[in-house]
Amino acid sequence: MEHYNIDQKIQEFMADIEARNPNEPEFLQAVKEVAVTVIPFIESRKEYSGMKLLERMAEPERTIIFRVPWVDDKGQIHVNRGYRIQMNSAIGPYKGGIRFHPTVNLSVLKFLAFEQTFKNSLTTLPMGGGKGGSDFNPQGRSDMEVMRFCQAFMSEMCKHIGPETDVPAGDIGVGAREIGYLFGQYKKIRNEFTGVMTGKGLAYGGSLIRPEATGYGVVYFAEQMLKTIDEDFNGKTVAVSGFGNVAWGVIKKVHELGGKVVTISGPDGYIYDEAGITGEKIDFLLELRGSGNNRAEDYVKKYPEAVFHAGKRPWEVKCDVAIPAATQNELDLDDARNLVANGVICVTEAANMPSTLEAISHFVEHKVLFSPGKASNAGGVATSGLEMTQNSIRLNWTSEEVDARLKEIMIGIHKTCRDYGKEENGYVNYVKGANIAGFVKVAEAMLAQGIV
Ligand code: 8G0
Repeated sequence: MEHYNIDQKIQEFMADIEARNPNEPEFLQAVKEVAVTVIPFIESRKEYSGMKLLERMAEPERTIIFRVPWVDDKGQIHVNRGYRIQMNSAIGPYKGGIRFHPTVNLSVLKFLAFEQTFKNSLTTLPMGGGKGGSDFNPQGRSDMEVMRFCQAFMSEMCKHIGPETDVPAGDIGVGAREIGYLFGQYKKIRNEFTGVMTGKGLAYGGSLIRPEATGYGVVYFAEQMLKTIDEDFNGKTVAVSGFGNVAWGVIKKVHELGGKVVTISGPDGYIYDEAGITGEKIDFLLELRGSGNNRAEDYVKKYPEAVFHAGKRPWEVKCDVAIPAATQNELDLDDARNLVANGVICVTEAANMPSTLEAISHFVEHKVLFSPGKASNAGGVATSGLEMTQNSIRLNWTSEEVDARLKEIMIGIHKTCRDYGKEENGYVNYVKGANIAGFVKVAEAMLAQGIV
């Protein structure tokens, strides 16, 4: 009876969300993952039940959509679409990255902004949830084209952000170069030097360790997961996808802890390097990324002992730990089956929502340690939060200080997820733990602030 009621509540909730947000599959997927784990919790608490908390969290406080016109090097005019989703400001200013990628649309950014709210809550730092971006494709564009695009984008976005309002950062397609151009344009228009963006260069208010932070944080989190079954990274074989900033940080730290990363991947396929991606090969990833080709295959040209598998994903290799670090929905049920059949013990998400709902269920059914990106990759935004703190107090911390805080935050998030996610048989459901823990802090703040 009890179960019937809860299942019905979840179905009714989702039916309403689906009706309000048609044609937004990624957003619906992210909300469903949360609804399934959080609604039973809400219904067990008198103070939460009936307050429409999750309904409110699933509706952005503000959605800004704008035209971004710009001129290329040949004098041709282009029109892109820009977005900023201001999802939830209950616990702090909106905070979340800017993504420049042809796949960007309202659904993708709303899913990211929704996840961001829970993630930022988990970090314990005072940051609300937001996300933005454009369908602009930086690939193949010159420096000056990228600069003009960033200036056009910021000319509108600067009306809606500020260090106490909304603090964007980078994401896919937005790195140090783009952050510099965006920050420069904000400063020019608003005539103020403030910590309005994170991921800045060291010369103008950036934080040490920020480039490494997401990947390092993921590995600190995975280390804690392994510890729950008396394991560690020493001697473990690790499969990683992607070869961007996050994958790079992951690979550096896994290597430091004695593990061996054997794969990276790009949109073109994956490479398998049996000897392990170590030493100068790790630095080569930065070159690969900087080349603008976005091809994993180029790794094999430099290191012919590695094997390139065209059009495939790395989840078919035998590994102990899998760390998806590319993008959303890059690991489906078939991939999960392959990983489990090959004896994977731990899957730690580094990207945002890389696993489909079916893949997650498969891991959970097989009692594989599994953590959702909103918990395990929270070190990125947490370190951005530390950058905000340093900007506010006008001081720069050393690498050691930032890294120590990052590690402490990741250990804290792991403990929180464990406390909320531990099931009767002892298995830790990190999805449930992350969703409930992330929800509670935002819910408490929203309840205290009234219906606003
Ligand atoms: O630095 C950030 O706030 C940031 C940048 C890119 C992605 C994310 C994330 O949490 O997914 C955060």
